[in-house]
Amino acid sequence: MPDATHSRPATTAQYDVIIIGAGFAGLYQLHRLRAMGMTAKVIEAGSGVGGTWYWNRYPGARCDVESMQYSYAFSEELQQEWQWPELFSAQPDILKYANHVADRLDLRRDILFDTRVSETRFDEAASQWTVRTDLGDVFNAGFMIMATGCLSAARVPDFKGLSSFKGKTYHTGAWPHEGVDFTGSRVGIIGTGSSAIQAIPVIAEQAADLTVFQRTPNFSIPSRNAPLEQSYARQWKDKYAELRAQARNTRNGVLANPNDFSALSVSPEERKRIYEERWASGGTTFMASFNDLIFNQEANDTAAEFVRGKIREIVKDPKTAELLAPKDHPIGTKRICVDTRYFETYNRPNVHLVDVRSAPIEEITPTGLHTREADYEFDAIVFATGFDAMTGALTAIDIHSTDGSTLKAKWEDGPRTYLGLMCAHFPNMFMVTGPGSPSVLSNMHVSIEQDVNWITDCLAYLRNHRVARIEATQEAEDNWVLHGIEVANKTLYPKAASWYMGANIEGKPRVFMPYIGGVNAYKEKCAEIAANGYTGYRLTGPSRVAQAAE
Ligand code: FAD
Ligand code: N01
Repeated sequence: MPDATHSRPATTAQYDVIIIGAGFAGLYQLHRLRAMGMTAKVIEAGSGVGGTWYWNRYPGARCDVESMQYSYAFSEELQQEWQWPELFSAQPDILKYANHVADRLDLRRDILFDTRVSETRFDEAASQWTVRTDLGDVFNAGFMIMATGCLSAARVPDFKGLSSFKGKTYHTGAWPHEGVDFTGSRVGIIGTGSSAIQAIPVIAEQAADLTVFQRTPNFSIPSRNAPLEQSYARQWKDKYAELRAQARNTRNGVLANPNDFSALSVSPEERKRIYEERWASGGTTFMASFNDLIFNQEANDTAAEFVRGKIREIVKDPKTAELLAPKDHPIGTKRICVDTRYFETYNRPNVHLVDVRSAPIEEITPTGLHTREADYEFDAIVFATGFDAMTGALTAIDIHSTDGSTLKAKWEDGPRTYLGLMCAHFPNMFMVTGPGSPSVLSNMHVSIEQDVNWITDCLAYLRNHRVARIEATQEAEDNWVLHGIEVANKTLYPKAASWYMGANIEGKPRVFMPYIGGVNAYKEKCAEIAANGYTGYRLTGPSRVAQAAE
């Protein structure tokens, strides 16, 4: 495994704050806390920084928000000095950037790598968290910040016979650091989500033979990725502060030139012209073609049919094209994918598509796998089967509440939070991009900075007002959960069996987990709550930090 566990003596220490996770969220959080003079330690399971971009090293991995936008906005120096090589950067370049930030801000000395947090308990009397790790460390801290990531709990389904396979197995979200050479191999890949859609064209070029096992076809738009033109980067850098501020005022934190009119308000010819234009320019901004694609089924159908038409044009074998054309969910309600020659790959003679909706995988065998209809033999199997998204990394930790329960038990019927930032009965525990916040429906850099800034301001407020303990009230949490459901039900999202709904995992409750009210509306709400003295939060007790400073 990439996160080789080094043995070392267990440690015990006291901090103002423990941060769990050294992805983009944890790194920025550490930087902010240091600047306000708090002592903080980051605990990270991996051997390096970068989170998603440390773990997901599969061939073809890259971002689908343009790099000029998928990057930190908090430091003018940083955003001016960094040069992105491509419009949509590849994983190695994003990881290089995360490492650059860690070095530039001298963050590593406060990060404990190769260490996984396993259990946390709140000590009421001392008003602090005790955090235990898999290596036996015990840390105490007044506050605990979960920067554990929405897509960090990689998941292989519980296939029968999984361990019997004699070849090599890989998960896209835990890819070997040394890379994998598939030359001459017979490869099977399970899944056709964003990761698979990026990996398949690259693996197909290397492998002797690639078989794709598809349960649900996905809508995918060509990325039109290209080397980043210096003139384009200049346009951003000249007005970075202004453009970042504009992005924060959009629904999903991305400047996408949205058309603010309905797909049904224009003629079919005009509609097609607009879709063609967006298809030609590429990327997720296809969904900004009209303002009602996620709200109105009839409008959505026009976009979905346009993309299905493109798939039928690209894929030469009509049967394969039909299997690849999604029909069971509105476009955009499962994470829209972005690709480089994905559908074209199915025209290669060494690539085969198998529908496992009609004939599911029944068993992994010593030589390959067995579906209800046939046996397949492989040298390697790639699991592009996704994540226990949004809740998995949090519920994997034994987080004890003040009412004798755990976070896992509290979330048995779906996650419940107030603003995605805190939960009732878990005082002084903050979540960055937690369930109930816009998170995965947005440019994550925008949401990470929003949450980290809010949490940091909150900690400064508590210190200034000599408050030791903050906790979401049950009433505020209940109201926020209801509001989240209400907003989601105004959209088409709940119609899809997506990981947003927990539907990719058998037995996981079907609840729409992110907040779909928009990054802009969410930002206003969070600001209003803070400005009113943290409405919906109970603030109690004299601050230990303030006392210590006296
Ligand atoms: P992460 O990067 O997931 O970091 C969390 C860290 O916490 C991990 O390193 C993990 O090891 C650590 N951790 C978790 N639990 C524990 C524990 N118990 N103890 C110790 N450490 C722990 N978002 C976009 O906005 N645009 C994109 O284009 C985009 N592309 C993506 C591509 C891929 C392949 C994936 C998987 C996700 C993508 N995302 C994208 C989402 C991406 O996850 C976020 O953009 C962002 O990187 C998340 O940063 P984070 O710090 O919140 O979490
Ligand atoms: O995971 P997924 P992912 N039998 O859950 C299938 C971000 N990301 O790693 O749809 C057969 O989307 C499953 O089928 P179904 C982005 O937010 C971004 O690809 O559940 N198949 C699905 O096809 C993304 O959404 C980029 O029916 C099984 C696939 O496995 C998120 O990360 C790139 C199965 C899993 O797809 C997750 O993406 C990569 C089973 N038992 C990731 N179980 C960018 O481009 C699961 N599947 C920015």
